[in-house]
Amino acid sequence: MAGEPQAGCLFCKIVAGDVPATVVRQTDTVVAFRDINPQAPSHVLVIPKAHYPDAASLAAAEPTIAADVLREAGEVAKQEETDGTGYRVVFNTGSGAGQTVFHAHAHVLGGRGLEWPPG
Ligand code: DGP
Repeated sequence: MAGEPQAGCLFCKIVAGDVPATVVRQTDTVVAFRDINPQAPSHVLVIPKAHYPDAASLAAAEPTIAADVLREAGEVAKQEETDGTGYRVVFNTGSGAGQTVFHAHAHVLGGRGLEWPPG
């Protein structure tokens, strides 16, 4: 069923506590944890607890939870103190765009200057 945990999904395992992660924030619907391969001094992933393969499918099925992800991204930036200097929220969608984990997630990057356009 849509939104249910998927066997073999790494981020579902993090939500369940079966794979350890450095959690920085958590709500009823969302978990935020540090990326294992940080691309900036602050690099946090914000994920819905429910399983959807990407941000668009999450937003289509559960717009309130998609909004929770965006709100928590902003709260992470405040907590990490990157909101003053600027930060970036990225949803890689599809393998051609660099998505490697097919459970919706926002990258929240900050703590250094960020180039535009991204590579
Ligand atoms: P993406 O490439 O957009 O699908 O981002 C997936 C991110 O997930 C990538 O930046 C690395 C991160 N990642 C992969 N495996 C783990 C893990 O086991 N723990 C944590 N904390 N992050 C992971």
